Amino acid sequence: MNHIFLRVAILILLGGISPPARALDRPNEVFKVFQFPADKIPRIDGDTNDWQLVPESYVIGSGQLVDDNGKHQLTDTSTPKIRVKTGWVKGLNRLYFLYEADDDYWDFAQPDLHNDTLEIVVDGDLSGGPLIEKFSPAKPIIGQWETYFTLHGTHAQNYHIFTPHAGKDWCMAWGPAQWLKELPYANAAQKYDFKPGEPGHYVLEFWITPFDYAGAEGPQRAVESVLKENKMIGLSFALIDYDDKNSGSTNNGFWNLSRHHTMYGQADQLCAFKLMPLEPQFQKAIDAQWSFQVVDMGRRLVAFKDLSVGEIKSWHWNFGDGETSTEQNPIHAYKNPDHYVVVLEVEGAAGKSRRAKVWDVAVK
Ligand SMILES: [Ca+2]
Ligand SMILES: [Ca+2]
Ligand SMILES: [Ca+2]
Repeated sequence: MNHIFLRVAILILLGGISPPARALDRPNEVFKVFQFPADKIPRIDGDTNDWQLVPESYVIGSGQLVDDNGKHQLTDTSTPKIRVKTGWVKGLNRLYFLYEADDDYWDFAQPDLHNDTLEIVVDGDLSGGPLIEKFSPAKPIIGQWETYFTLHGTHAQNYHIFTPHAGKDWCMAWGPAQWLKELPYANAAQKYDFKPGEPGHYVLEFWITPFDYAGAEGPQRAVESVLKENKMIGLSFALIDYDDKNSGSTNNGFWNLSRHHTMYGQADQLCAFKLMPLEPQFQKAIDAQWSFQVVDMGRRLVAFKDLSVGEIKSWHWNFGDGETSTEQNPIHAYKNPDHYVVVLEVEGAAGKSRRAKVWDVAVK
């Protein structure tokens, strides 16, 4: 077979399983973000017990990081050893992380950037593009600091997380939007038992909120990235290892999930992470659920949408006005202004389920 033909065939095949056509790094790999059930949301306290339900297939370890572009040579492949789990909760625009690391020399006595660091970059809507002033095409026109205040971190965010943080903030949110690293947008807790210069095991539990727009002026104009099941986001992290308090700004190693060192400021170089559905063991076999939208208030026209979980064979809607339907997604016109009790009953091989909403549906 002709080689070009074969290559095209392989590309088409890969195209069917790879993420949307974004210029992301590691284009044929999709990392998974675990969906926590709503009654098992991790508590940010440094205790790892609430992460034990996350399957091993979600773990990213040291072996998956690369020495990006050879800028920093691996001097010792044995340290630091890391394990990262990522999670999310349907209905919350938060990314949860559990970071566990073993290092032979924890460097965290200095008040500045010289600190063992976990650097995280997130692009919640895959907008791509430069996220720090250095890479902005506007910089030569409007200057470094105008670019910093208008662009830096606005559509993708970079966090330098100090591991551990002692006598300093838990992270540097790189850019002018410092409100990003505080509640209600972020939270962090750590556990460790070592002094600067000693070896040991470190645990950090935290969450951040990704933003499609996060401006210098504060959260009032900010737009959170909406996290939805099966959505793909851009994410990467790097490990900056310091092993000598006297080395100034020179670090000992820089390992990255992206193969591009400049992922710290180029959202196109992040990796694809998928917000996964609940694992089967946390799903109900059958569960009635639905939403609605008033399509036309003048005609009291309401569109109902089935969101039930499981294999459903039949639907029965009671609209609360004496009318019913067996369609999956009915549209119903109410005759009179009122708020109604609407009930959906579904049935499948796993049994029956009912979901009523009391007075949610109202027309005037
Ligand atoms: Ca915990
Ligand atoms: Ca973005
Ligand atoms: Ca270190």
